[in-house]
Amino acid sequence: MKNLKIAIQKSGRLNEKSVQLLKNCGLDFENYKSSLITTVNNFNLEILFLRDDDIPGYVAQGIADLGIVGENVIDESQEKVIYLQRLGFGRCTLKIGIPKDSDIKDLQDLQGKAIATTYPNILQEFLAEHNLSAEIQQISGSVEIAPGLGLSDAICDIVSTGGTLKSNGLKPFADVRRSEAILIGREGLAENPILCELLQRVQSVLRAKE
Ligand code: PRT
Ligand code: ZN
Repeated sequence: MKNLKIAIQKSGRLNEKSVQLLKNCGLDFENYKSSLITTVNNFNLEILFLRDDDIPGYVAQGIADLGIVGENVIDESQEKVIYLQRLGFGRCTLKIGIPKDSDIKDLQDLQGKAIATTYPNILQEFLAEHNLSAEIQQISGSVEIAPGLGLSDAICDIVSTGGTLKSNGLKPFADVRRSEAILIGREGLAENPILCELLQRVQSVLRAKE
């Protein structure tokens, strides 16, 4: 049977738990840090190590069959993929943050304001849902320093402990969406026996954790 390919994050917050999940499923593989692909010795699976942002696109195009990635990244990519299983790790919330002394008091106050983010698509959707228009400043990182530099009135970024907001003189203002790591698949994979076996193993690992 043809091997399936699963894409996981190469390094970063989801890498270790993704690798651990696959190992807990009984999969035997070398976790080479330097190679981009590894073959599982005892299962019909190859593992691709990628930047998380590339995972939804690879899966949507069928270059990978499966992927493990944050919901925030899936949503922002706007790629069409199937949610197979919520994985319970990588939990965080995409939030709007504002300066501690901001005069922004309720959502309507965001009207016409400048908001810096690496998530322009999700933010645009959120604003539209609330009939707001704001100036979205798309930047590629270190979003939390934007208000202090005078680049924006607010930010929209991932928050987990809130420590980064706080240390940049910001406070959480509104929740945009929650996120956790998800096992995704390409379309047309539903009856695949390798996937069925893998999914059963993943689900029993998750049940054992409850
Ligand atoms: O290199 P690559 O592109 O693969 O990785 P990356 O740098 O884009 O992502 P990475 O590894 O930082 O995060 C991967 C995924 O983990 C994210 O897409 C989220 O789904 C999830 N996740 C969970 C988080 C966080 N928690 C998190 N705290 N992603 C980012 N953060 C950052 C956030 O951007 C902010 O700068 O941590 C900071 C805030 O953390 P606190 O604890 O100070 O609030
Ligand atoms: Zn990324």
